[in-house]
Amino acid sequence: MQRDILVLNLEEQMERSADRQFDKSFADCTDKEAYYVLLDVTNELMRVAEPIVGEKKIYYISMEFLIGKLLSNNLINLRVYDKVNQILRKNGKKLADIEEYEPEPSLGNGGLGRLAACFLDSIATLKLPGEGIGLNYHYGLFKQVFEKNLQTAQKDQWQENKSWLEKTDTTFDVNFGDKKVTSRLYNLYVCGYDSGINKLRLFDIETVDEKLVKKGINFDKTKIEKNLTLFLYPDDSDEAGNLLRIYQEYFLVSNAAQLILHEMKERQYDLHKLYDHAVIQINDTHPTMIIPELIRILVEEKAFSMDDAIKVVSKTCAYTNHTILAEALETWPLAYLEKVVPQLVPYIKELDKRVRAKVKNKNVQIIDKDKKVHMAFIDIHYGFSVNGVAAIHTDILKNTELNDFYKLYPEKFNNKTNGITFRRWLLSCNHPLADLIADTIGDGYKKDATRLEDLLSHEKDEGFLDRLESIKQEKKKDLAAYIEKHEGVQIDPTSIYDIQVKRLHEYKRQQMNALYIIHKYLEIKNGKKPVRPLTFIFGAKAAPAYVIAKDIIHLLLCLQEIVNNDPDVSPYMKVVFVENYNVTYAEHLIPAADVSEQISLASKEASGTSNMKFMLNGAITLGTDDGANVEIHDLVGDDNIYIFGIDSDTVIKHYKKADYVSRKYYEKSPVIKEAVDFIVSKQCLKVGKKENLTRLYNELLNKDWFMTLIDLESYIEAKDRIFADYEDRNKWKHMMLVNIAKAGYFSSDRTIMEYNKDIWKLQRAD
Ligand code: OAK
Repeated sequence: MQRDILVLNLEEQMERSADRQFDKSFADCTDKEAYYVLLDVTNELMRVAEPIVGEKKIYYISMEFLIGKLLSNNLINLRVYDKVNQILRKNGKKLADIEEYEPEPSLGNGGLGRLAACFLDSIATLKLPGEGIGLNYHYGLFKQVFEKNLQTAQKDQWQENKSWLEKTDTTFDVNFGDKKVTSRLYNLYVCGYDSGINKLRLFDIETVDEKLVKKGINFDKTKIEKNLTLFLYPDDSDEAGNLLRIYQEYFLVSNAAQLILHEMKERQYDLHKLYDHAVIQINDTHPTMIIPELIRILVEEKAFSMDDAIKVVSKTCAYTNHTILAEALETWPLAYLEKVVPQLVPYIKELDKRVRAKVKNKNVQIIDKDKKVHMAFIDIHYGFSVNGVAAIHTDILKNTELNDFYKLYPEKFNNKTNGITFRRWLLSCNHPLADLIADTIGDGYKKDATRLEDLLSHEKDEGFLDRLESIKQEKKKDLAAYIEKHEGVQIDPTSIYDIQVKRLHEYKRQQMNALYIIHKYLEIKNGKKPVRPLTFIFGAKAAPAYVIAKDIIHLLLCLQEIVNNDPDVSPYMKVVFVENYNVTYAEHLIPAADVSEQISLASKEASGTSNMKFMLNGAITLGTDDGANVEIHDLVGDDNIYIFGIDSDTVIKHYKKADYVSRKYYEKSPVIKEAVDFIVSKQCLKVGKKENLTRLYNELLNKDWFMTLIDLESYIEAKDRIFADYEDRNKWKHMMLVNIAKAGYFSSDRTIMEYNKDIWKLQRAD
C-alpha cells in the first residue's frame, strides 16, 4: 500500500528529494544531482517493499558479489522504469546520462562473482527467502589503467557517502589468533522482478585506513586492523598476501556464522534442526571455514557433542566448485591456519582424523603429508551436496578431478548449469531487443524465459528478422560512440564486431585471438583484404601477480597500436582493448557483438557465462566444446554455432601423457610460425617491450600449457568461415534468431529453480 502511494507520487517524491538535497527543482538538477535524487527515491521504494520471509532460508556465502550498477535494474525490478523515464523526459533528462554518475561497486573478479549477483536477483524474483553474505571492500578489485601498452593497477574509489548501502547497528566481535576486530554490517537491498526484497549482507570493519595505500595498490599487508577490507584478493604471491587472504576468509565466515545463529535465536529455532531453517551454499572454497567454525561454536558455546555438531553442520552446508585449475584449488599450509585461526585447527584435525579412520585412500585426506589443508575436501566430506556449474564440468569432476570422492559419495554430486539474469542482460542493457521480443511473442518471456522459443515460429518473418538486424546495427553504432568517448578509438559500425571479454588467463586463450589478428594483419599487408572490415574488441583484467597474462595484454595493446596506425590495414581492420573492463562496459559491448569469442582450451572453462549473455543478445558463438558452450551447441545445433579445436578427452589425454610439444606445431606450419615470430619482430619490438614480448614468445614455444598452437589452424579456419558467413545476411539473421530463441535455458531463474528443487528445498513466499 505504502509502495503504491509512493509510486503514485513518484514525481512529487523526486521534487522533494531534489529540494532537500540540493535546494532546487528536479529540472534544475545536473545529471549527477539527478542520480542522487533517483538513488534516494528508489532506496525509499525498496525500504517499503515486502521482505521475502519463510521457515527456511538460503545463505549464499561468497567472497565476491559483482553486482554492477544498480539504478536501472532496481527501477526495472520495481516496475517503475517506464514511469521514471517519462518523468525524466518531461524534465529534459535521460537515464543513460544520469547512470554515468553511478559508481560501479567493484566487489568481484569475474565469473564467480557475477554469478553470485545473478543468483541473488533470481532468488528474489522467485520469492525464495535468501540472502548473500560477503565483504564490503573499500577499493574492491583494482582499476586497470594502460600506460605505455602495459597494464597498471590503481585503487578504485567506488564508495561514496550516498549509496545503496544501509549502515546497520549490527556489529560482531571476530577473534583471530593474535588479534580481535569488530565488524559492522551493511545491507544492500536486492529486489526481485515484480516480487519482494531480500538482502545482501556486507561486512566491514571501522578501523580500515585508506591512507595505508601507497603507490598503485601497494600497502602494508601485515597491518590487519587497517587493511582487512581494503582490497579484494590482495596479491597472493607472497606469504603476507596469503595470510591476509585467510584473515579475510575467516572474517567472512565468522560474521556469517554469528549472523545466522543470531537469526536462529531470534526466531527461536532449535539448533539441532538448523538444517530445517538454514541452507548454506559455499561459493567455491573461499568460505569453507564456515564448516569448522559452525562446528566449533555449536560444541563450545551451544553444548553440542562433536558428533551432533558435525551431523547438523554437514546437513546444512553445500558446496559449488567453479574451476578445475589446480592453482585455483585452495590448499592452506596448516601453519598459516595455526597463526590466523588457531581455534579452528583442532576441529580441522578432528575432521581429518575421522576421514582417515573411515577411508584408506590418501588422496582424499584433508591434511596431506606436507601439512597442507585441502579446503575443497572439507566441503566434500562435510557438506551434503557438491555441484559443478555446467554438464561437462560436472562430468570432469566426477570422472577425473574428484573421481576418488565421487566413488565415495556418488549421491552428493550434481550438476547445476549456470545462468544469467535476463533482467540485466536483456531488459536493462538492450531495451530495443526486449521490446521487439515483447511485441512479437508477448511479455510472458520476462517471467518464463523458455517462452523465447516462441520466436522460432518467426523464422520466415522477414519483418521481424529485419528489425532484429537493425537493432543490432543501432547497438553497434551506440558502442562505436561509447568506445570513441572512452578509448579515443574510432571503429566502423558496418564492420563485424568480434568480441572477447573475460578475465585474462592463458586457458581462456586471448593469445590465440592475438595470433589470428597477426595472421590477418599480414594477409592484408600482402594484399588479401577481407570482404568487410573487421573490428576485434577485447576487455580483460590480469591478476597483478600473473606475469604472462600481463604480457598477453601488452601484446594486444601493441597490436592495437600497429594495426590501427597502419594506413594499409586500418581501413580493413581495427583492434580495441578497452580499459578497465567491468559490468558496465559489458552492458555496452554485449548487445553490439556479432561474434562471441569462447575459445578456452576444452575442459578448462568450468562454464563461462558471457557465452550466454552474448547468445541472448543475438551474437553467434565461435568456440570450443567447453563449459556451457557444449550445452549451447546442443541447443542451437551445428548450423548455428562455430565449434573448432580438440575436444576435452583429447586434452585430458595429452595432460596425462605429458606429450604435448608446442614447438612441433610451430615447426610444421608456416602460418603458425609466421604469426608467432611476429611477436618478436622488429615491428612489434618498436612499440613494445623486449622483455615482455620475448617472455611471451618463449612461453608459447617452450611451454604453451594451454595448447594454443595445436588449435590455431582450426581456429583460423573457423574464424574465416564465420566472417564469410556473415555476408549471407539471411543465414546470419536466422542464426541470430535461433540463438536468442534457445537462450531461455540459460536464465538464472532456471538455475535457481534447480538449486532449490535438488539442494535447498525452500518454500516460495507467496
Ligand atoms: C575464481 C576463483 C576461484 C575459483 C573459481 C573462480 C571463477 O571465477 N570461476 C569461474 O566461475 C564461473 C561461474 O561459475 C564460471 O562460469 C567460469 O567458467 C569459471 O572460470
